[in-house]
Amino acid sequence: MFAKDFVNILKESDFETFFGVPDSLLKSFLFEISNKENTITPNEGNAVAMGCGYYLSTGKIPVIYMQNSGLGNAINPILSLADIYEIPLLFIVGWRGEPDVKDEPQHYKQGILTRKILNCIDLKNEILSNDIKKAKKQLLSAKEYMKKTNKSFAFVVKKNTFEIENSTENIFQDFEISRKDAIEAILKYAPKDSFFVSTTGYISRELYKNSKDNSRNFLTVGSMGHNSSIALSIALNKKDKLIFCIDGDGALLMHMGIIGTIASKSPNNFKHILLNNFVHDSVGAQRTCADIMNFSKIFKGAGYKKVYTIDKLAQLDEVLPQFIKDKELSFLEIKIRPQNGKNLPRPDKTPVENKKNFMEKLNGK
Ligand SMILES: Cc1ncc(C[n+]2csc(CCOP(=O)(O)OP(=O)(O)O)c2C)c(N)n1
Repeated sequence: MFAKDFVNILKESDFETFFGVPDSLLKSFLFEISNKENTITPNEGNAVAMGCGYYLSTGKIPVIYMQNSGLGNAINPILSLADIYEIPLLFIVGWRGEPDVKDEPQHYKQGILTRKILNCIDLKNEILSNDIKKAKKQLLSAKEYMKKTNKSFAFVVKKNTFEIENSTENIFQDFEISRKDAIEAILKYAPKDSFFVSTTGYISRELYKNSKDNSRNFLTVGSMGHNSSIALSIALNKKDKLIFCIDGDGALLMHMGIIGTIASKSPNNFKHILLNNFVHDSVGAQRTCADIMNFSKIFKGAGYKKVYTIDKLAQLDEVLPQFIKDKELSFLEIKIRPQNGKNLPRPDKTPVENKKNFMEKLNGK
């Protein structure tokens, strides 16, 4: 079905307000709601909580959307907020890793468990039909169930449920530096014995593509937002090596509290780099709230010793060598332009092989 038609039937049924974190399977749906009452939250738990606040203040049921990998972030407020206060929420969950559908390794386990997890937390769920008439019926009975019981309901959305439309990705900022330029420059100036922990999505794939030695890279293909925590622990245990954390704005925002922990530990071999394109590029370039934030000030305020922000190609050569030379905890924000990365290669090694090679290199075996 067309996402537009589905959004229309949502509207007819009084579902007009949306909270969530983007997912590539929901791309055309997200495009349709981008000019509606839609809030993209840093993580899926925030979306659940904002949805509860919306219900408290309007009495209306919000729509909460996410990729199934976000269920982990959402479960606490689902169970200890929405459930105990009997606040009904309508969930739209993109089903990555659906059994028998080819997908990436990080989605495999979550895909098998998605409906089991929903059933286990007593969240009634159905697979959303790709036929608009059937979807309408499903929606009406879900609404009736929610009204009657004050419980939540989830629609699980399979790949290609929504027709792929030509949704023009909004090029929000047009900076000189591309993701490739930034990664190439980091690899050029980093000492050859450095290690890299990169974030979920295109950034890891770009690093993978441009690296001569991928055993120096820990490609955090899943667990969005946690690569800086991983890199922090490695930096604390390998003080003689430079550890580069290559973050994205969506990922950083998802679990930003960790920057206080990083600053409190202050490892001077930890090089925190943010490739800020102001959007969730890897899943369709939906805006994060990075455009209103001043990351240099935030990181400085959190306790990082040195902070830099750049947005010009020439600055890569001027600032990167100094940033790398700093003997204190330092942060570098590189403002980059969004860039479709559909053609970027995916790692040819499994996550377990990546771990093995990385550990052997890191631990000198
Ligand atoms: C918990 C969780 N929620 C959502 C996703 C889907 N997802 C994968 S990459 C991505 C966007 C990441 O954005 P950013 O960190 O800014 O990097 P960019 O894609 O812009 O390079 C999202 C939302 C996920 N993998 N995990």
